[in-house]
Amino acid sequence: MTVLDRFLKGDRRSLAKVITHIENRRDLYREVLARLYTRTGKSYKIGFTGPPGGGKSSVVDLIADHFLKHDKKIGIIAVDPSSPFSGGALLGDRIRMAKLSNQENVFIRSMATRGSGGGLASASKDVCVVLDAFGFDLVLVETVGVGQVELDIMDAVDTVVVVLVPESGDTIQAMKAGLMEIADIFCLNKSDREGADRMAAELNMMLDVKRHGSDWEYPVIQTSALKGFGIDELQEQIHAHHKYLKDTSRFEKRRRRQVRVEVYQHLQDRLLEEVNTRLGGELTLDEIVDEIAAGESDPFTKATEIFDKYFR
Ligand SMILES: Nc1nc2c(ncn2[C@@H]2O[C@H](COP(=O)(O)OP(=O)(O)OP(=O)(O)O)[C@@H](O)[C@H]2O)c(=O)[nH]1
Ligand SMILES: [Mg+2]
Repeated sequence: MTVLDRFLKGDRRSLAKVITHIENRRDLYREVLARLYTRTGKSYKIGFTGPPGGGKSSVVDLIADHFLKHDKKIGIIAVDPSSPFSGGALLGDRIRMAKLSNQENVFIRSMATRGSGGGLASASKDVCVVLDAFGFDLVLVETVGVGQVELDIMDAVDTVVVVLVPESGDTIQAMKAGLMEIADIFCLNKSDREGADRMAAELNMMLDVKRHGSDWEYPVIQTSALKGFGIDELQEQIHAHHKYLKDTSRFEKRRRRQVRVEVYQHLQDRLLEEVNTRLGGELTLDEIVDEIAAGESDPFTKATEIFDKYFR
């Protein structure tokens, strides 16, 4: 029996192996994904993003606990784009993993930056596909919302929860990072702290424009993962958002958009791979740069030449 056969029978060790295989882009990984893809579409995917240290992991834990009580099977992907710098966070995630991983119905996977930024986004999405195919009811994706990679990952989820904290500047940072646009639900965590009400009011005011003309209200939920309040309401709003998507045929639309992005992304990856292979083989970037530096050519002409030679 192959690893994939055991995977299809629900073996968790094979699940881990398949993920590693896909993550590292090993032989035939595209074929494996293609085979698994036919079994996907059943998991509901929820993304949690926001500034570093806002309590995303803590909130995800509590939400996971909540769904576990309702007999759901849960896959969690923790994307850590800044792994060289966040030893502390990783340690925290490990401790949590130890706690949650004991549960039969939970599977947690951490993913760190490797290669180019775009690579991490597509690898995370591929892992979503694997977890979906394995049969998890819910896939929770946590990622620090600081750049394009994280926003790209959120393309692959059905409901986006943006986790903020009641500190001045946090909303501004979130706006700059493009989080306001992608959020479906705002979770104002650490609401046990001073200034939470004021911040919630501020956030609600900012959302006026976004809410206008929309039949989704983009709720702001005050939570405290520390004290444990607001989590029920957050879970209810996630449920309400799911229902809203389903009732308004937006669910279909979102899923279609996900597929669209996925095709595009894989095509882009392949093209980039091809360019890099060429540049490492018969062409070298150094030679091209030499030529340009010597005043014999320019970047625009060179790029066009390469494109015309290999892709036309
Ligand atoms: N006061 C207070 N502290 C909290 C709350 N939630 C989390 N924390 C603390 O905030 C710190 C960061 O929590 P995490 O859950 O690791 O935050 P995170 O957003 O996952 O962090 P990164 O993944 O590193 O970006 C920890 O020390 C938590 O104990 C809360 O509701 N109130
Ligand atoms: Mg975290």
